[in-house]
Amino acid sequence: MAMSDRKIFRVVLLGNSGVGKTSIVRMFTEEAFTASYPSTIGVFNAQKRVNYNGKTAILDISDTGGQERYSSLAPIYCRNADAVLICYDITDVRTFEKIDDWRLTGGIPEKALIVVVGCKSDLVHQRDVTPEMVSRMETKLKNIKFFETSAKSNQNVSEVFMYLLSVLMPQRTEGQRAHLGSVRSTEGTSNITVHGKSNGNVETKEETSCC
Ligand SMILES: Nc1nc2c(ncn2[C@@H]2O[C@H](COP(=O)(O)OP(=O)(O)OP(=O)(O)O)[C@@H](O)[C@H]2O)c(=O)[nH]1
Ligand SMILES: [Mg+2]
Repeated sequence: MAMSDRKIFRVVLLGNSGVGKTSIVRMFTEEAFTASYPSTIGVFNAQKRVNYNGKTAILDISDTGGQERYSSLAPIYCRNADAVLICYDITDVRTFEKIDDWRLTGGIPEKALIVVVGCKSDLVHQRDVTPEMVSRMETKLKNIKFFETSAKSNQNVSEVFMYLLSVLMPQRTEGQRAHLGSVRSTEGTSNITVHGKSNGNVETKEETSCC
């Protein structure tokens, strides 16, 4: 497959412990949900290959542990992120109130796409975050898209990642066009191996080395 047909996007999930980050990643990458996961230690990496508008995209996902003791690591995980999902639990308003902390202290690169994800939308009777609160936050965080998802009932999970691609793919294609226009076509190639940790895929990506 030609290099220009396959793109890797780095996606990082941030949010308080227990909000449902690992559950989203597992549902998206393995179509599985478990009622209880061990709290993520440090970070868990997963990859998923997606066909988007006839092009192959590889989502390289970092599911970070939300416990307080790992919060200082967020900027390290976010350093090369193309997109960051800030997650909260719709049944716990305290996790919703932390959205801005994650946004401001998570070391999210300026160029990264930020999306806010309200998890556990199946727990309608335990809803603690009202639509009015969400609406106010949307107004405050202009230009950031909000989703509500349920990993348990697999609602809106893949839509979040498809939204990321709908924004990132055209940006990358444009950037690549501009880049290729300024780089000589005779430059060499190097191989980068990407291991599919969650689904067992192994991908080899050919990349032009320019510097
Ligand atoms: N009902 C319901 N429960 C969920 C959903 N997503 C996650 N949970 C439950 O919430 C708990 C925490 O989920 P995790 O995915 O481990 O949360 P996390 O954000 O990864 O937590 P840390 O790794 O500690 O940061 C688990 O018991 C899940 O089963 C959901 O969509 N609906
Ligand atoms: Mg986790």
